[in-house]
Amino acid sequence: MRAAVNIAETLHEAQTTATEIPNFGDLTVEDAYEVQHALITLRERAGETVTGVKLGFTSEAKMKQMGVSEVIVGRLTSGMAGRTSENLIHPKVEPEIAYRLGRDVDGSAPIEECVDAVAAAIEVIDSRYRDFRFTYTDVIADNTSAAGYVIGDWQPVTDVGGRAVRLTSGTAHVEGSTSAILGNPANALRALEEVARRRGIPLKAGYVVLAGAATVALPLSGDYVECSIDGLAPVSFGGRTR
Ligand code: OOG
Ligand code: MG
Repeated sequence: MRAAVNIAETLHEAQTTATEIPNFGDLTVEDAYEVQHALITLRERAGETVTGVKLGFTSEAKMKQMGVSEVIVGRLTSGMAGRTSENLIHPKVEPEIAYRLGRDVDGSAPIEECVDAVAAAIEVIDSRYRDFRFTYTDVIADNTSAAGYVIGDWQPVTDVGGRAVRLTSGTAHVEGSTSAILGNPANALRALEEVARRRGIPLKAGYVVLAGAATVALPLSGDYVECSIDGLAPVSFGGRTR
């Protein structure tokens, strides 16, 4: 394999220049997380800070859409906060549950007790690979296609299982339920804790956690995007308001 740093540089350049690249195809899971770590270091060197983490492939709909079968974890950065349009290759949007960590997750308390708020969110994903085609390890290396996110109003944390989810992107619309997220988004928190421990990913106070899309992703429409989840404040962006 090419050195992790070398692959990270290729992915970083693809992202900063919004140019798609062929996928790698043959990384191991260990190598892929090493590339992701190196990629985050490049972003930090460019002045960004880590603002959170995200899970991917926590719903069957997403796994089927992308042809993969296990949960993945990526990092959110300051450069992704509120980023919904500029310099993207072939962006898609996803409806997400966002949690906020009120304290470090360091094993001294269960992760559910470290969460202090919940909100509806929209994630913008933008694979750096041609046609959004990649293997399970390619997408880990590419920081799980992370590109942007927008969070609705935070609310005190409560059980958000079994809630109806609606996502609109321009004229496209999809509906689902938070039950699609590993049965309940709280299970995504537990899955996150396990992967983070195994892969050396810190979980710090103040971090945002995106629990994974409840539905398939829709192409990002430049027009108007809205996500609503029962019991949470709706979140939207784009030119038109309704
Ligand atoms: C990977 C990102 C998946 C999710 O919520 O499942 C993800 C991709 O589909 O390109 O963010
Ligand atoms: Mg997502």
